[in-house]
Amino acid sequence: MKKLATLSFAALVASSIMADAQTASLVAGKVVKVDSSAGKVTIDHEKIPNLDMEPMTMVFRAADPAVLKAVKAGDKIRFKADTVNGQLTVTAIEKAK
Ligand SMILES: [Cu+2]
Repeated sequence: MKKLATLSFAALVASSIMADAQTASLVAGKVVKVDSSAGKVTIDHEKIPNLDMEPMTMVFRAADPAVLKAVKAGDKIRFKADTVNGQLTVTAIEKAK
């Protein structure tokens, strides 16, 4: 019985993690320009479901400017974007394989 309780707790944790992932899903895009001194990045992005945004090229603020060091203009990326303090912000960024 104890084993069963542990198992359902794990399932609960897993489902809440998945729910979080849906609020800001990974979006495909291409880096157009990185302005690390301003902490901004221009991205040619696909549709962003959580922001209800169609594909376009636009400037985002980086939540953490350090993440911009990992990318450069021309890189294909996958990223997460959200509204932070009223500004469109990249909260995570990774190179697409
Ligand atoms: Cu946009």
